[in-house]
Amino acid sequence: MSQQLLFDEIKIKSLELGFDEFGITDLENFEFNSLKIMEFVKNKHHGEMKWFKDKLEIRKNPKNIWNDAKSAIVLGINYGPINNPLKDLTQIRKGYISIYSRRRDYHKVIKSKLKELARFIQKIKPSEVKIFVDTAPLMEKPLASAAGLGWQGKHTNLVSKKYGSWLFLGVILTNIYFKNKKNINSKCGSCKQCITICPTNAIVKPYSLDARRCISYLTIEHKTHIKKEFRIKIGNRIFGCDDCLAICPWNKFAKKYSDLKLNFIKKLNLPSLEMFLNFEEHDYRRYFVGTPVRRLGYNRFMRNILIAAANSKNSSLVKSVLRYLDSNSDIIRAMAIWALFCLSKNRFFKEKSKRFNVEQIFEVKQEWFNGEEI
Ligand code: B12
Ligand code: SF4
Repeated sequence: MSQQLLFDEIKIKSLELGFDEFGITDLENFEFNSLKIMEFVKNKHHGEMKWFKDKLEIRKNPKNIWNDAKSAIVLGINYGPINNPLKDLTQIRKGYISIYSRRRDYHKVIKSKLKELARFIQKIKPSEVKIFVDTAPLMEKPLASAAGLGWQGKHTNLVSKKYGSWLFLGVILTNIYFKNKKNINSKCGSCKQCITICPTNAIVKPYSLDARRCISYLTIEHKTHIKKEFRIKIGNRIFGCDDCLAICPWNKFAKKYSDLKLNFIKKLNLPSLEMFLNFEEHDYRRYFVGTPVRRLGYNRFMRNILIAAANSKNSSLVKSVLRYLDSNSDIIRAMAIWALFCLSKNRFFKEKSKRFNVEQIFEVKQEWFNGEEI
């Protein structure tokens, strides 16, 4: 079979499986922006993501994962929302879950499709393949860009002409050689909207993100206390952030995702904060089963809910917040104090007089100092 025919057959199958974008790149001379990844780590922009630093050397080249790999087949699935999610940020009594997580875990959905595509490839051309979604030390965005799916925008995510910023990526490495490196040049021009809209100034310069400031990192990856400077800026976002993606002008051309593809879960569309405040751990587990939010764990989830509750201006939540002052978890207890401070100063001082002296944990005790600032 000619290389072109093989390429076409794989492409057709990928579309049949529900992938929206497809491209292939060879892996020759690939030292993916090595200097830039090193700069990311040198500047400590990876924050607590130790796994990023630990596998830094492997990340520099896909061949470091698998030496016999000759090409990367890169797939994209569109998850563009029906409505502009920026409007959801005004619903401050509801929790904002980022668009990618309002559905069945994309890792599982994409992995099963990649497996099927990989089996198909091996059937039509005996070969070796390995599949990847998100978690391996593989630079998926630069690979996608080299394969012609789009370009890395100034927010650092891949932007596609057809789908704007709303694309999940998946990769199949293969030992079949395809000569096909397209590398589309950036089409961001002088636009800086993603940089300007970022509530926490996490995009420190075009194409460079300080993850430690990114709300996606803070609400999903960061395991401990969230610094005061970020709490108000987090608003009602309880899992991830989409602002820099949502503002991108290329979304104008984005087609809307098909419900069938990524199993949208309606109850994850702006759920009530009050409901979550009344969740026990087993409620949390049951509610988020099969979704990315489940990987957060109850303590971090409740930390995020309490920050959103603090920002809700809804003083009727005080009663629900109070019970978290007795939580065994430091990060929950600390954010309950913060939420109480934001929602009711009277109640804050009343509780402070009872609890300040008995609190043993420094970071939590610090939260009781809030009152000193007014
Ligand atoms: C770590 C990680 C994060 C971290 C850090 C993000 C980051 N930008 O680095 C955090 C937790 C913050 C995060 C958040 C999100 N993530 Co994430 N994340 C990843 C992961 C696992 C690795 C990314 C990585 O390598 N980062 C390290 C930096 C150094 O790499 P980089 O961003 O590519 O940086 C390059 C550019 O800056 C470039 N560069 C530097 N200077 C210049 C100058 C010019 C001119 C150019 C052209 C390039 C350039 O060089 C660097 C090295 O290649 C990937 C999956 C994977 N295995 O690739 C998913 C991934 C990138 N995430 C994804 C998603 C969807 C998100 C969120 C939208 C989720 C959400 N809604 O909350 C946010 C978006 C935040 C943002 N603005 O980036 C998708 C992105 C899909 C796409 N269309 O690009 C991926 C690919 C997962 C997937 N398989 O779909 N994520
Ligand atoms: S995801 Fe949100 S916080 Fe992170 S860079 Fe984009 S706009 Fe900023």
